[in-house]
Formats: sequence, structure tokens, C-alpha cells
Amino acid sequence: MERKWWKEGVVYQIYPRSFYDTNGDGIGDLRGIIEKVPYLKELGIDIIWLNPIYASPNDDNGYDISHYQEILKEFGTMSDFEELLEKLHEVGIKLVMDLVVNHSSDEHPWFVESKKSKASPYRDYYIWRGPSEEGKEPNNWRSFFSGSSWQLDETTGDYYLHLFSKKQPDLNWENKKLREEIYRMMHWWFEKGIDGFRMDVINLISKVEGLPSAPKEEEGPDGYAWGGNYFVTGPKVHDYIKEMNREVLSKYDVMTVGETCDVTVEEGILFTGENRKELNMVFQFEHVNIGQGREGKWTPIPWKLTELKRIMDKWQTALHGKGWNSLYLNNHDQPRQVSKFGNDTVYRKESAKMLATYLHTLEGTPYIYQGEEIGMTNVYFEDLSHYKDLEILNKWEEIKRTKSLTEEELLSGVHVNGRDNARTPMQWNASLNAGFTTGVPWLEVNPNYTTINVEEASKDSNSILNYYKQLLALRKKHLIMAYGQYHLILPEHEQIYAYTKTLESETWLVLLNFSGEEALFQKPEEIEVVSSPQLIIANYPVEQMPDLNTIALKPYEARVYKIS
Ligand code: ISL
Ligand code: CA
Repeated sequence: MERKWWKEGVVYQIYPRSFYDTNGDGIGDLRGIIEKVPYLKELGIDIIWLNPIYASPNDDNGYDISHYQEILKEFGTMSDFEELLEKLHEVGIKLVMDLVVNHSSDEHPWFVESKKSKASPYRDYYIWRGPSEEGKEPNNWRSFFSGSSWQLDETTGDYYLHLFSKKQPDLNWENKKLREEIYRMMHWWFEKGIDGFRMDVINLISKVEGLPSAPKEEEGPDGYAWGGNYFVTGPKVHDYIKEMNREVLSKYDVMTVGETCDVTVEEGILFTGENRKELNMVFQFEHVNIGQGREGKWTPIPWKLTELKRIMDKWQTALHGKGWNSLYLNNHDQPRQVSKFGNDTVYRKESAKMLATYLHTLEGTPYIYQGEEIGMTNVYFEDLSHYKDLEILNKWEEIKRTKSLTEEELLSGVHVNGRDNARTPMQWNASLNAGFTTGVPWLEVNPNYTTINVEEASKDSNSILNYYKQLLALRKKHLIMAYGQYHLILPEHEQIYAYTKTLESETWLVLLNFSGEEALFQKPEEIEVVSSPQLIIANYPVEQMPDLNTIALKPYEARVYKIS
């Protein structure tokens, strides 16, 4: 086991637009983060991952970058950024930035030049193709954000590829000059002192040669198909990452996490293997994608605890000693974890604490998404017009054309899985707009801010917030939390998620009830317990000396014992 700061640290993800607004324009800003540094320090986190703060026309909230070395004006200035970095470093918190290089904005000077003519020196920075034989798009790939992945450009009559919105043209990684520009930009940020990158959809940067269409029979009512086979973890992706590591990453002591949608565990080992010289860890998606129906995330279906176990067990086991896991249940693209995996009504507090216990006792690096530490929930706006996320708005347009879902059906899907669930402003206190802004927030606050907010949670010793503080303090004391080997017990149980963690001669037993009903834990005989097991943490009051052979776990109860 090789010790590393990025394995032992806990990451806190900040979505700057929704974190804290200091000038009343309704948009969170860098000075807002600076003001909250003491809050973050007290919470006990070690690393911040900041969603994009670069110059951007904001088609996709900053994931469409028009200048990689400038700060979005709404967020502040470069000197605000430098001050933030300095203040974080002063208190020992590291800063990881978002690296979005599968695509840029269509307003990036590279694209503006690329578009001008087929002879432009920047033409090949992007992926251009002529129309198909039928005079249509070059292939049938559907964009992540609905419709074709291709946009016709009148200037030359060619189409450009955009796996995401049409304002996010894909960069052409085959072009060596482009890759060198990206590496130069990365050096520039590292020289400034940042501590790492979270790499947006980094496993999509290599496309299969010829960009073949997906099979015709896979085309949906919109006429397009999922083209993932031709760009998810494509043929040259490992070469590119290795090159990036050689040219840039290896020169600094930094942390890297690849956002790798649809990545398999085999690929996960290749990306994160210590001898591979690629990345430190990846975000896999299998566990957050459970519970999807006919129209994917828009038509949620019930999921089973045994599915979650199977997926997480696979990743925990396969990467042990071989790679490294990142641990998350939500982020800015996902519903709130207490709403998806817990219970956001009767057992909100209990289930939020139970989920936290889970994440922080798995092997890997845990990520807390802003507001998770106070148990923020999904938002249930009453109609689609309240939403701002382009994924939701584009889907709405799509269903108006295809009629594949009614608006009511889409709305209920959005309530469960829409990205804006995670993006409503951070709830600081019970004053107007949750204390997030004195102006009009860019996205409405969740009306439950009057009871769910940081101020309230700080006053309550029994709050979710205080439980997170306890967990993070424990993690600093006990290496077993980050490094201990996970071993699943009771794999078939549909209510209880139980496992042991072992590091050298020490073993912990983690018991989690993932249901709203009482559940009876019966300890398998092969799990040996010393005569006086020690309670490490629990989310309900627990009797002093319980008999660990059988325990009736209360709804969403979590207990961790040191059993040897
Ligand atoms: O949220 C999703 C759709 O259901 C995901 O498919 C998401 O689009 C995918 O994980 C990629 O996410 C990242 O890149 C996008 C950006 O919109 C997301 O916010 C970002 O996390 C394009 O840059
Ligand atoms: Ca502001």
C-alpha cells in the first residue's frame, strides 16, 4: 500500500454558480468561496474540486470554455482566483480544477478560426466532415443533450461534431499541435500552484477512425442512435493520457481524476493502475446509473440494494492493490444522494448519515458534493419552465417533436434525475433565498431551505453536518478507512449492506440498513469478533455492549465496530 495525500484526503466539490453570491447578482462567485473557507476548514475537508470557472458563454454552465486561462467575469477576476488559492493553501486545503478538453466552446478563438475556411490552420483542431451520401449528417450519433451530434456550418457546408451541445464542438485529439496547446495550458495552471485536475469526459477524446454510424436498428424515434461504441474509451485514449502524463502530470505532485462515463472495471484498472502512469482515479458511472428505464434517466424504475452491492463490490475488489477508487453518490450532474439512495422525507437525517458512513468507509477517496453535508434534497418544481439545465430543456424540446414522453412524464423523471436537483443554491440559513444571495438567484432555491440549512445544522449537535465532521475527523485518525480492504458479507440481503474492512491486524465491521424498515442482522460465523468490540460511529444511540451476533437495525441505521 503506497500512501498518498490524494488517497487519504476528502474532496469537497464546489459548483461555484450555486455556492455563495457576494455581490447580489444572483450568481455565486469566487469571493463567495473565499468567505466560506473557514466553514470548509471546520468541516474538515482536505481538497476542493471546483467546477469550471473559466471564460464561457455558459451554454452548459461553464463546460463550454471560450478561454482556458481567463476567469468567467460573473465569477470574479484572476486576482480573486489567486487570493482563493492562497487562502486555501494557508489553511492546508488543496485545489483541484476542472479540465474540459474533450470540447471547447464554439466561441473559443480556435473554433472561430477553424470555422472560417477549410484551409484555416485551426481547421483540424476540430472534427469536420462533409454531408452523408443522402445529404444528411455524417453519421447517426445522438448527442448527450438530444438531437444529432453534428451541426452544419454554412460557411463551408461541412458539419462539425459535438457530442454535447452544438455550442460544445469536440476537439480533435489526433492533432498533435492541439494536444501540445492543451499541455501548455495545463503547465500554466500547475505553475500557478493548483493541485490537480478533474478531467471532464476524458475517456471520450479518442474516436474510432471513420466515425461509423451505429447500427440502423438502434435508431430511436428521433432517427439517432447511441454511438458510444465509437467514442467511449476509444482506441487511442490510453496513448493520449500516457502522453499527457509524461509531458505534464509526471512533473508535479498533483491529483488527477478522470470523469469516465460508461467505463468498465477492466478499463478502470488501466486508467488508474499505479504502474500505468495515467491517472490517479476515475469516476465510474455504473452505480449512479441504476434505476433507469425505457427512456434512461427520464423514466426511473425501482432499483435493488443487491444491484448496488454487486457494482460496488466489483469495483472495490478489482481495484484493491491495483488502482484506486473515487467514491461518490452524487455531484452536479446527479440527483441528491439522500433523495436517490436514501429517504428525503421521514428518514432524511438518518439516511443521509447512513450514506455518509457508507462512502467514508469504502476503500478510496470520498467526494462530498456541496450541500450533501446538510442533507440537501432534490427539488420538486411544479413545471418544466422552472428549470435551467440545457439537458432538461433540450429533452423537453425533443419530446415535443417525438412524443416519446408526455410533459408530465418528463417532469416526474426530472424530479428524480434532473441535473438541476443538484444545482439549486446552497442553503446557508433561513433568511430569504437561503442566505445564498441578496438578489434574485439564477436558479430558484429549494423551498425547504427554511429547515434545511447550514446555520440550523451548526446549532444541532445531532445534525448531519456534525456527523460529517465526526466522520472526517475519524478518517484523519484511522488509515483503515481509506486503505482497509473491503469484504462484502450477506451479498443477497435486500435491506442490509454489511462489510468488513481490514488493514493489517485491524478489522472493522460496517452495518448499514438501506431501508425504511427494521432489519435483522445475523452475523455469519466466519466473521470473528473480539470479546469487547468497540463502537466507532453510529447514527442512532447504541447500547453499550450489544451482542453482535444478532442486531435489529432501525430504519437507515448505520453502525461501525472495531471487531479486532
Ligand atoms: O449528466 C449526464 C447526462 O445524464 C451525463 O451524461 C453527463 O453529461 C456526462 O457525465 C458528462 O458530464 C460532464 O460533461 C458535460 C457536462 O455537461 C457535465 O456537467 C459534466 O460533468 C459536458 O461537458
Ligand atoms: Ca455574484
